Amino acid sequence: MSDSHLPFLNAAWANPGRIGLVSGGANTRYCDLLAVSERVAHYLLRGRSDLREARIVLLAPPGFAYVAAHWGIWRAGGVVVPLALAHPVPELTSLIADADPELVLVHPYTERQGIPAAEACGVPWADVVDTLMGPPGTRLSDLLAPMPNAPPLPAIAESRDAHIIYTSGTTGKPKGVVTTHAATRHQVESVARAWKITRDDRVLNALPLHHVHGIVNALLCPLWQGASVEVLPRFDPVAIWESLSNLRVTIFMGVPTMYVRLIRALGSMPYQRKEVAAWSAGDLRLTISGSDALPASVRERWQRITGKDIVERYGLTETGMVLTNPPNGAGVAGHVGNPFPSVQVRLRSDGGGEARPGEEGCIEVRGPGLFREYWRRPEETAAAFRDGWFDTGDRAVRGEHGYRILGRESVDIIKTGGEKVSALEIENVLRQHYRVTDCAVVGIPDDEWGEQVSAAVVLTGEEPATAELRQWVKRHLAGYKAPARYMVVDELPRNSMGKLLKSQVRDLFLQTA
Ligand code: MLC
Ligand code: AMP
Repeated sequence: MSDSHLPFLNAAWANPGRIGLVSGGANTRYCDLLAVSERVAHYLLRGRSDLREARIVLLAPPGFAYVAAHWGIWRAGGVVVPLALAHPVPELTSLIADADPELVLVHPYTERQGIPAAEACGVPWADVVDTLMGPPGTRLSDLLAPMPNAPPLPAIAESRDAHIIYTSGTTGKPKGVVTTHAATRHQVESVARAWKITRDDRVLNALPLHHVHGIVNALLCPLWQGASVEVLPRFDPVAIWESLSNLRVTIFMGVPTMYVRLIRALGSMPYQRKEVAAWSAGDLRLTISGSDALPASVRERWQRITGKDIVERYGLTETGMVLTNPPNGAGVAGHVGNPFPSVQVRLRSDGGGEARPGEEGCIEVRGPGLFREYWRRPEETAAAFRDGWFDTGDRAVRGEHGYRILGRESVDIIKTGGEKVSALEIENVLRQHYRVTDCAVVGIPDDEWGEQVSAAVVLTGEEPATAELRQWVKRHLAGYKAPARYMVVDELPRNSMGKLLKSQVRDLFLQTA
């Protein structure tokens, strides 16, 4: 039986024998993904006819179990809430409490933090591998066998919610970005059209699967087109070079830090392997960078090594993809090109009207791929829109080569390794340390990370080793949020009203660099 009402499955039903997923060295056909995700859907339904947008947290590493669970949740009528593997228990607990799910799906790899966090919230949990694999001794053929007495899966209207993806904002705690099935389809179709993704493509995906970059662009979009996706459990430059060298991959997508790391890893390879790897990267049909500004030097080095251009694009969790350079490599360094199909973009000038070409402004976005709301935050949702246009908080200028991103309006948003982090969230945790009386967190430009999270702190008593502060933050928040650089100061720069002057804090770090 086909769930024809779920368009993301159309390619799977049409191409049952094709390989959809490659993970852990195993090839999975679309028919196998359909069979196992149907099993997951019935497991989640437990006799009910529809999950009716119940939220299911998915805490699993990229791989077969993740994809089967994701599809299963959707096919049962649930909303997928993917959370990061990097979150420690306190952060996971607060996200699970916010999402208010009916179940947390953990994986043997995430049980250590997932189970205590689910239990702290009083939410039931299940191990996604047990769910998929059944009791010990279950054979794969049992899993793939048709389920003769299973009731039909529910019909899912496109207006229903599909995902809640958490992203950091200017207001401390991360916000859940709610996207409907219709918006997700528009995001996928837009990417597929702009980059001409077809069933003949094979995408190499080494991105985390709790962001739109990894989920929508590099997983759902190719699967929607009937292409193959090779997922790696984590980012490992050597594994990526190996996959590229097997020559079947046609598209690679990454954040700028990944390209920096790939170039570095190539440098330490034996000469012959290096040649094969660089040559195979040059053979890719498409090499995409996004989620943060791609430094011109990285693009140039990649070009020199592989002979291939990196296509830079720009997007957000709330909007999906917004701007892209042409896929044929005709883009100009430092620019992110023009709007994706069905996406409308305008620049609001500081004076309030629309910015003229060459004039700076704030990027606003409109279109059918936009999110529906911030989960249970009606005021923040309303504040994010101006006359139906979503205010990105990013500044840009438009010229003959398309848009050029100039930076963010808020100094409290930092991008590090493609991860968006809130300075306020980190400051709140630092302030809870018994020796910290005042602090300011800023992003300092960094060749590898884009920005490095850095903290100026005022301390009482003896100076603690900064390692102690770093450990403190890592106990509460994901490792990438823990400041890598610290500066102990007598007092922080403030204006006469007591407002923290973050640009001066940044200067303090830059002067000591
Ligand atoms: C890890 N560390 C970081 C960090 N990530 N430090 C600063 N910034 C980061 N982002 C720390 C770790 O805690 C660790 O410290 C040390 O660096 C080495 O960690 P690692 O394990 O080597 O790092 P790794 O896991 O390899 O992570 C690097 C990375 C990762 C680039 C692979 O950051 C990543 O996957 N980024 C992609 C994020 C992404 O998908 N963004 C898309 C958002 S959606 P210690 O002390 O523990 O040793 C979006 C919209 C759009 O932006 O347009 O796409
Ligand atoms: P996120 O909330 O994680 O989805 O991050 C979205 C933000 O990433 C945007 O608001 C931008 O600040 C940033 N971003 C994404 N792509 C680019 C890019 N190509 N250049 C500069 N910044 C980018």
